[in-house]
Amino acid sequence: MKIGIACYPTFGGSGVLATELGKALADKGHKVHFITYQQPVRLNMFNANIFYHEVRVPTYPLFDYPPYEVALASTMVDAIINHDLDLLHVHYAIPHASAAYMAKQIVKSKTGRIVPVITTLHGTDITLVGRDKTYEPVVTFSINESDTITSVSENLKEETYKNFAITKDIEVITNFVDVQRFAKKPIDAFKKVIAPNGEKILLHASNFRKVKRVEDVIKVFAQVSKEIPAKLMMVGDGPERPAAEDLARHLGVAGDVSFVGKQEQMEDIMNVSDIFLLTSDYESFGLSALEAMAARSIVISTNAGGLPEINIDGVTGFMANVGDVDTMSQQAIAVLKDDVLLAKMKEQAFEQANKFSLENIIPLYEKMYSKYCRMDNA
Ligand code: GMT
Repeated sequence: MKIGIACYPTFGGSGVLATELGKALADKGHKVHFITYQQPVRLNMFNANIFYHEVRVPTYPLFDYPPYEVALASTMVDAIINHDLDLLHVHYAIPHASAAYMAKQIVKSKTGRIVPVITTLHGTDITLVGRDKTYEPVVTFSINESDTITSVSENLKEETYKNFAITKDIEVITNFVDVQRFAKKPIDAFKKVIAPNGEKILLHASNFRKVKRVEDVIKVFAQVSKEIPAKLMMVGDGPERPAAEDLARHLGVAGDVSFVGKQEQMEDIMNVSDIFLLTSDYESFGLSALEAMAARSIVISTNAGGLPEINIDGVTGFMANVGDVDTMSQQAIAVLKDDVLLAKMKEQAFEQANKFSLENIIPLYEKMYSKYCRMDNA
């Protein structure tokens, strides 16, 4: 099929998931057209089945706010008509769902064709940003106008029905991971650079937004490092990074914490990690935790949102209430002191990741798309 994908091209979970989905579909022979304002970060290879349409937003002295959504809808129209796309799959409702609605109407008036729109809800488009009164009417309308709505967890589905007047069914298709890619052998030399004396390695990766509570990661690490020789890698960047760096200094652990910024080779980094820490206020799913599990890292997370759907307490890692850094620290210390338990839980985390493998989840998307397969493409 010929599939248009609109997403954020940045390091955010929705963009990463959408890009990995497009790559997997292209590997299976579908023609995938990415429609974004920048090359998606994980689209770092050539594939003859992948096409990229850049949304250009011309500036003009009158515009304090250049109309991105209009430029996006126009680019969608061009891609649909010029490449005869079968459907549009948009990731993160704002502004992709409303732009897709607009594009659909324009294509219909120009060609008479009705192009199906699938909207995948990812998280903060529902739980944070989308609920804001400024956006809510447009978000509700454009979700309801989508031909198919999917959400990445049961929890997000419930949140969507709770917060918006949605009149249609929402299908849950979870995040997935390319297990082969993440389950590599750890690179010893890399491990030695991070933990030269065989210290245990804790890891956090995110876009350092408030919802991630990155200061809690530092607080947990400060308690752990009092008991166990350990290092912490902080991967990513965002508004809360300066506060986290300050806190590491104030707690006297800055020497054992590396803030390495945004990184692309997450599989190499996750492979050397013993514990992945995810202290978020909310996660609809927690894609980064799943990727860490595929790399055989256990996960210590909060029990917020959809996290209990992937992290099984006492099996693949541990969970605690949001903000309960003492419990998370105790959990980490206990497992890091017990190498047999740590090794067993790492294997269990890996097994759990396999349930969400690309091989298991991509066919669910294909099945959903097949409803919209045109006779000439069948
Ligand atoms: O918060 C992020 O990391 C980015 C955000 C996004 O939408 O770009 O991620 C959300 O989508 C991911 C992919 O579906 C989920 O795995 C994340 O849990 C979710 N983040 C939140 O709900 C906070």
